[in-house]
Amino acid sequence: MKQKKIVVLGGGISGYGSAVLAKQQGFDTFLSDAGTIGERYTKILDEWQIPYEQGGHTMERILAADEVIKSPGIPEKAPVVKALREKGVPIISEMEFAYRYKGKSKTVCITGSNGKTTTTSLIYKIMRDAGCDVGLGGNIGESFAFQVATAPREWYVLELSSFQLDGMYDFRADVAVLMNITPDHLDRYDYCFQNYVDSKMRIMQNQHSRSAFIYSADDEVIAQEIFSGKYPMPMRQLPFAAREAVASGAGDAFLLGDGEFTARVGKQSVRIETSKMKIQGLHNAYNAMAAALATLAAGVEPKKVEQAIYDFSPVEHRLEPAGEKDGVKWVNDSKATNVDSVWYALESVKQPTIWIAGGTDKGNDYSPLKAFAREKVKALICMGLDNEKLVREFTDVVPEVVSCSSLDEAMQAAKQRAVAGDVVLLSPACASFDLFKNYEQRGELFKQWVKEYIL
Ligand code: UMA
Ligand code: ADP
Repeated sequence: MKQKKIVVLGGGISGYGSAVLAKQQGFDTFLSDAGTIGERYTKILDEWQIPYEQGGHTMERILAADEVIKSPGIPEKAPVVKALREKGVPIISEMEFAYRYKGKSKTVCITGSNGKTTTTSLIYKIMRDAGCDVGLGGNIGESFAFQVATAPREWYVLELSSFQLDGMYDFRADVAVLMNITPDHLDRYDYCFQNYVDSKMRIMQNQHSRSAFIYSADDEVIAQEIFSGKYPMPMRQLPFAAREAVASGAGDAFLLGDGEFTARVGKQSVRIETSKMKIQGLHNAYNAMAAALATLAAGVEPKKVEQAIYDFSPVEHRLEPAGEKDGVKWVNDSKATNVDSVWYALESVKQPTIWIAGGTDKGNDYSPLKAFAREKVKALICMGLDNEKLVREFTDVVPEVVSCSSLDEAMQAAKQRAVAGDVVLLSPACASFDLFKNYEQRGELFKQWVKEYIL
């Protein structure tokens, strides 16, 4: 029989893992990358004797594939993808491919516009602390495919971006978590919000009566989709909410006004006092409720769920405390690259705030932030190459708007204005690419500056 030809597009973390799994499964495997492949990955490809190319795609060889595994960073509009679509070659994602070979292992899959990494990390911690044999993958951690090939686990906790979901067809999440849906990445979805919504809703595709679906009942977009009747819903539904309780026979979670939530799945339940958690703010209460439901659904003992939730510290660059001096708190929320995540950051601060924002604007609508800005922000420090839009939007909203074009300038401006009782919050609402390599570097430099000049 002819050996099935698999071509892997992209030689990053997603691609190298897929190539190793394809090779291990005995396929005729070839990896192609239009740019440069990192040394860490070429070494592994060589070890596994997987042929690859970099610096361009050889179309003839790629179009001869029986199936293509595409890395999530490669957009539909890339010429290589267009050519494959024209020829009708099936294109799947690493998640779909690895799913076929994961055997009896189970998955907890988390998606949403915001809160994915925090909730995924929390679920992973709860399961690991409880002694489960669990791996972390998807949008964070090690490649899922590489783990399936080399170190299989009983459970995988997978953070899924919409780009990964787009290439998933038969994949079924045993436990699916949908945090929220707000506009993001619209450039990859023909600037059509519904296309992005459809992509996120794929998280529950193929679920059956033994699967669990955890979702925010407060999120209007999700609620509308669920009640549209578009989707079969045979799975156990486990909604979480802070606004209005939505009871479900299978279980649910609800945040009470006095800062306490209960989460129940079947007969198992937990009770958490949110003020005792190390992660603060309404958004983190949502994240913790989702994580509690997911891990109870996965069969973790309630006491262990509670303990791990109280133990969990903020993930780096997500409302991460960067230090406190002379009564001023410095907070690094560099990962807040869209308006919704900043909304939750401003919601969670209790003190007068010096807010550092700006960068590459993704077509933001800042109006949802104005009420909190009016109430809490004493100065907005704009940090970007082009601050015009932010300055215009907030000039009559907050007492002072300062325009800066470097991190050092912005930090000096914040330092000059901060007095005891204030918080200086880096929560940009924008991508970082004008002044920094990525959001991680922006957050690192912020923390470094605080260490050097403040603490
Ligand atoms: N490339 C081509 N042809 C093209 C275009 C690109 O070969 O036409 C090549 C590039 O040269 C590059 C490779 O494709 O070497 C990159 O692939 P990739 O961008 O998919 O990068 P990976 O390193 O494989 O990482 C991807 C995810 N990246 C993106 O979705 C942009 C990682 O998410 C994910 O962790 C990883 O797969 C494992 O599944 C990162 C991310 O930024 C963290 N995600 C976005 C986000 O969180 O907002 C969605
Ligand atoms: P993602 O992986 O989806 O980008 P993160 O957990 O990394 O999510 O958080 C990204 C940003 O969104 C951070 O600024 C964080 O404070 C904020 N955030 C975290 N959880 C939520 C949530 N449930 N809703 C809205 N914003 C959130």
